[in-house]
Amino acid sequence: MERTLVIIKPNAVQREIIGEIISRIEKRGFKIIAMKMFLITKELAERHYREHMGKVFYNELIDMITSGPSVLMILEGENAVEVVRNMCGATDPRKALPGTIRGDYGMRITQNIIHASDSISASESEIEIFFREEEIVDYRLAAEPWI
Ligand code: FUP
Repeated sequence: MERTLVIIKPNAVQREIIGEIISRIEKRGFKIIAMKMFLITKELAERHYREHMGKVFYNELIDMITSGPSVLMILEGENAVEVVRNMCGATDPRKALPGTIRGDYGMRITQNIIHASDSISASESEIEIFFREEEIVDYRLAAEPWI
């Protein structure tokens, strides 16, 4: 089972669509093994987006992700990284296909609704940035077979 980190970004929280996004994730078949809402600090944002440091959009990116609370989740499922990235759609919502989260809810690249890890190694380091081990919960979904 793979794990991936999802951030429902501040603009999606402000637009009151977190329920719809979480619902899509649940319906697709992922297990939410950690979830919290909080205001990402500048320090955490800079760690998370360190690969973009120095790019023209960097400052706007940091301002956006720290502009209000985000909802962060760790999802578990088969091929979670690839499948969740496909659910998100292209980085620029103008190019994201209808049916994807960005294609259905986003209009601007700086406010593209959702972040999802782009590789297994990225998911591991991003989970470490935002979650402590004890925040990850071990439970069984009704659909999961009993041992
Ligand atoms: P993604 O992996 O799809 O989130 O995209 P990137 O890692 O390439 O970009 C991270 C964030 O930077 C995006 F969510 C939006 C922002 N961005 C811009 O604002 N302008 C750009 O030209 C590229 C990315």
